[in-house]
Amino acid sequence: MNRLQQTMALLAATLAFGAAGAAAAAGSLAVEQAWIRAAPPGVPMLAGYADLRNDGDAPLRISAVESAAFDSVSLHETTVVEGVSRMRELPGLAIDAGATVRLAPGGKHLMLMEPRQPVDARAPVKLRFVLEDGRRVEADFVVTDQAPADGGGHDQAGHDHHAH
Ligand SMILES: [Cu+2]
Repeated sequence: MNRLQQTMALLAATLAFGAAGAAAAAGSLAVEQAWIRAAPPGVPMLAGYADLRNDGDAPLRISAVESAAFDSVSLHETTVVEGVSRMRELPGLAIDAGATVRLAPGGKHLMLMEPRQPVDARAPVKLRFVLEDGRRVEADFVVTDQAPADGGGHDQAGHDHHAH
């Protein structure tokens, strides 16, 4: 091999490595501390919370959330405008590589409409996060009246913007 061939071989190897690296880069969603706030039977609207962590090496985007247990599930965000708490629907949720987005009372949350079955502490509820690339990540949400203890201290007892 002459010097030019050596250079070309090295360049080819570098390009191949780069392409392989790019192809392997992907977001990876981990769902933790997942819970649904317990509510009296017959309540048409519940709220779900979780820590959504991207364990991958590329950004990911959640484009929808599904569950057989509800007529509809959407991503919401609570904001306080001039002292008044309001909710708006989010079109999706982007999470950077290595980042965690916390769904928590008073902020982003899952809006769970019209339960198709009793939602109570007897059984966790399965929710499925649909990623923009078509992958789906399923998670069990426990039904409880406060955030699972994780030392994060993010539960704000008594803050219930869904009460009407
Ligand atoms: Cu909401």
